Amino acid sequence: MWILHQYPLCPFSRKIRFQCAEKGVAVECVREHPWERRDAFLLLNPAGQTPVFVQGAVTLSDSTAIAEYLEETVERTPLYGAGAEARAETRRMCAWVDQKFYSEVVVPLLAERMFKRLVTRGQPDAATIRGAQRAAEGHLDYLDYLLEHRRWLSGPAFGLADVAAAAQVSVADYLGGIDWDGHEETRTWYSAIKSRPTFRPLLAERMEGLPPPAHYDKLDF
Ligand SMILES: N[C@@H](CCC(=O)N[C@@H](CS)C(=O)NCC(=O)O)C(=O)O
Repeated sequence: MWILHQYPLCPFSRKIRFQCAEKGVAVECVREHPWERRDAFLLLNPAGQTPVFVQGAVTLSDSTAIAEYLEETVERTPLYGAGAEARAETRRMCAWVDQKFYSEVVVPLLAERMFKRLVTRGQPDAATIRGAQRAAEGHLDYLDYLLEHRRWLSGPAFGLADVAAAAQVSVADYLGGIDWDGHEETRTWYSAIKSRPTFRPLLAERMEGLPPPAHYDKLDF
């Protein structure tokens, strides 16, 4: 069985867990806090980042590389779309959420609301949190716009862009970074994601000492 080195609020690990669930790939999760910089973990991934995906002699890191490996090796439930153009759009949207949404929204929320609470025991900076919430607002406007024109984020079929975006949005939502008011298209899309049996286990998981808002795992939010 594949072993995934991860922690519950790592959006890139959520992406791989959600993709594996969609493809029917069994995964055992092993907790890793990358900020501890453990030697044994650095040997697995010199970048010191989660997720790391291991089976026997195969060790993979970087969620984009892992996701493409899974797409190439597991035939069931293809998630990149049919044809070069659809696959390019899937990759564009994955890069959007993995890079822009992550750095502008999730990184500051993780730093202020998780890292300061659980690791350094510092006071969160309200201005940084407000900045992340404003950035989330802009990103949700863009997702609303896309979803006015297409059923799923990269086109007519559910795919890896939805998996990657749901992973990032769910962590931002867990950390109180999302105001759903005025984002009906994205809310309807996320509600459909939340109701997938493959996503429910992610919503049920908690980071110890850091509870999510009450609406976090509700289908009606
Ligand atoms: N591009 C990488 C990014 C992974 C990443 O940034 N992981 C975070 C946790 S969510 C991490 O390990 N950060 C610690 C560090 O960068 O030192 C991927 O897609 O897997």
